[in-house]
Formats: sequence, structure tokens, C-alpha cells
Amino acid sequence: MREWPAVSGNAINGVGEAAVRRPSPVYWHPPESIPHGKLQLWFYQHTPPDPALLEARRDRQAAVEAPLDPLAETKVERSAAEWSAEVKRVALECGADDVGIAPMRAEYVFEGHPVPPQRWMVMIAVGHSYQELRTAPSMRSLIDVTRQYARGNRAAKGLANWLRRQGHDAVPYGGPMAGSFVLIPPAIEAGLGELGKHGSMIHRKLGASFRLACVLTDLPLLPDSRDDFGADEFCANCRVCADACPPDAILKEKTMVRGERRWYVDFDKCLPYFNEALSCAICLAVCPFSRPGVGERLVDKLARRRRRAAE
Ligand code: B12
Ligand code: SF4
Ligand code: SF4
Repeated sequence: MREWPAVSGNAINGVGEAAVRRPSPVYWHPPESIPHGKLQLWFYQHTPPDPALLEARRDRQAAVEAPLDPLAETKVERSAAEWSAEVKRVALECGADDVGIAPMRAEYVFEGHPVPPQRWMVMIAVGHSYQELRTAPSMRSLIDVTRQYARGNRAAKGLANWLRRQGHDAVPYGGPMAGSFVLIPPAIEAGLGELGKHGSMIHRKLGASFRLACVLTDLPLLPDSRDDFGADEFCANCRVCADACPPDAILKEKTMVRGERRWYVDFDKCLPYFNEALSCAICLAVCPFSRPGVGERLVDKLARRRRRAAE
């Protein structure tokens, strides 16, 4: 806490602000550019040199740094419907567990970053190993997070390379640094799920146990629509994540953040615990939607409840 800056992360995130605005960089940005940068450095300085973690980090770095294929001179032409189907097929072949398409919007881009010129964001979900994630906070769960970042980067780069070989420019992004835009709002638009009370997304099959990556492109594509399967309503009457969060960081009611009332996690409470535990994902692991077998039954139950209400 000696390194904690004077400014609250919640103020940076715009809690209580009624006007819509772009998000501000808060964490996982170049440390010298953000008030909490010293805490970010602390995180990396304090992770023990576990051989499996170091190997996972080397592999993730290799995935991030792998060069892109050259852009072919001849452009393959297809209709928007054909490209949309092909992009999804190839992303799944490259390791994605689900894929959706959303238009790029300036409101996703961090303040101070240029809005990318590409029209589309192809959003990619890669599932965690639930067996590893449920041990959080632990070295095992940190290693799985690191491995899934590598998988997300490879799926995004695999798709971008395929597009480049078809003569279409494409830019992959898979973290772990925040990059230029937030991933959750476009992933919701792309139909990959809903925002949960724990501040992460809930997918109808993967639960909250997944990571996001994406590819920016100007191809002719068709947008997907939101997948509102009832998670938001379910969260209103559930508090499993809020009760399980050691620093009590998960707000039980929706709150106003940059012009939108939504679920929110208190940065000033989550971050010290997250750092001290050298990564935490308890909230993802305890979410009933994440539990294999339980999540899909819950989704079916919510659909039945809605059908009955509509009759
Ligand atoms: C910085 C960051 C953090 C920071 C701070 C987050 C914060 N909320 O302040 C810390 C280190 C605490 C953190 C922790 C975690 N994170 Co994080 N984090 C990021 C990162 C790199 C940037 C997000 C950001 O700047 N948030 C700050 C502001 C924008 O937060 P906010 O206003 O509260 O908005 C949040 C959500 O409400 C949503 N959102 C933003 N705008 C809008 C607008 C609308 C209308 C809606 C509905 C939602 C929404 O996105 C934000 C996610 O933080 C993203 C990757 C990315 N590029 O998006 C991953 C990301 C959000 N994190 C992720 C995860 C899983 C975690 C952890 C579980 C850690 C872990 N071991 O994996 C915890 C969860 C706790 C939490 N607080 O949310 C995943 C979420 C995947 C999913 N299933 O949804 C992401 C997408 C990384 C990835 N590539 O998959 N994270
Ligand atoms: S644990 Fe319950 S309240 Fe929390 S996100 Fe999951 S379903 Fe929603
Ligand atoms: S990551 Fe850990 S500390 Fe942060 S909200 Fe989730 S359970 Fe709480």
C-alpha cells in the first residue's frame, strides 16, 4: 500500500459519472503512464520463479511476438455472409471456443488512444481449464490464465494470418496488456454473453471461465446480435461471487459508471487483494454458470422460465 497513489481507481473508471465517455487507462498499461503503475511493477517483481509459470510466460510471449504473415497482393472477394461464416470457421479451427462479430465503436477505445480505422471487431472466447481455475488464488490458476492468454493470442493471430493470405489486412490483439480498447463491451455486442455481477462476462456454455481476444478487420461482415439468456436477471438474485470475494469488492447493486448503470467491481478493494494474491479469479470460479454441467442446466432453466412467463 506504500505504492498506492492519491487517486482512486474508481474515480479513473468514472464511478458516479452520469455522462457517457471513453474509458481511461487504469491498469495493464505502460506503468509510467498510469497512477497505479508502481503496483503493476510490484506484481511482476513478486511472482515467484515457478518453472511452469516461467515456461507459460515464455510461451505467451512467443505467441504475442510471432510475426504476422505478409499481406497477399490479390484480394479474395466474397459476400458479407460468406466472409462472416468463413471467419468463424477459421477462428474455431485456430483454437477459439466461440466467435462473434461487432462493429468497432469509439466508446470502446481508451482515452488518449487513436480509434482504430477498421470497421469490425471479431471477438474470440477461449475457455479456461475449470479444474485449474477453481484452485484460485494459486500458482496453478495463474499458470492457466497465462496459458489461455497464449491460446487467445494464437487464435487471433491464426485468423489474422489467414485473412492476410486472402489479401485482407487484419490486426490481432490478445492481451495480457490492456492495449487500446476494452474487450467486454464489444464481446457483449458480438453475442458472446452478458456482464455478470462479478464484472466479467458470462457465456451460455463457458460460464465466466473464459478469456477474450479479438481481430480488427475491414472485410465486409455481418454483425451478430446480443445473447441475452437471462444472466443479468439471475445476478440480481444471486450473491455467490460477492460473498466469496475476500476483500468484498463486488458491489451488490448496479451502479452508474460513465453514463450507464451496470454491475461494478470496486477497483480500490479488488486490486490490493489481486496483487497480494499474485492474481485472483475466485469470482470467476465460484460463479454457478462456470461450473461444468451446472451452467448449461441453469441456462435451460432460465429459458424455460422465460417461455412460461411469455405464455
Ligand atoms: C485492467 C483490467 C483489470 C484490472 C482492473 C479492472 C477494473 N474493472 O478496473 C484488474 C487487475 C483489477 C483486473 C482483474 C480481473 N480481470 Co481484468 N482486465 C483488465 C483489462 C486489461 C482492461 C479493462 C479495464 O481497463 N477496465 C477498467 C474500466 C474500463 O473498468 P469498468 O468501467 O469497470 O469496466 C469493466 C466492465 O464493466 C466492462 N465494461 C467496460 N465498459 C463497459 C460498458 C458497458 C455498457 C458494459 C455493460 C460493460 C463495460 O469492462 C471492464 C472490465 O474491467 C481487460 C482486457 C481489456 N482490454 O478489456 C481485462 C479483463 C476485463 N479481465 C478479465 C478477467 C478475467 C479478470 C480477473 C478475473 C482476473 C483473472 N485472473 O483473470 C479479475 C476480475 C476482477 C475485476 N475487477 O473485474 C477478462 C474478462 C473475461 C470475461 N470472462 O469477461 C478480461 C477481458 C481479460 C481477457 N483478455 O480476457 N482486470
Ligand atoms: S456468482 Fe451469481 S451474482 Fe455473481 S456473476 Fe455469477 S451468477 Fe451473477
Ligand atoms: S478478482 Fe478476487 S478480489 Fe477481485 S473481485 Fe474477483 S474475487 Fe474479488
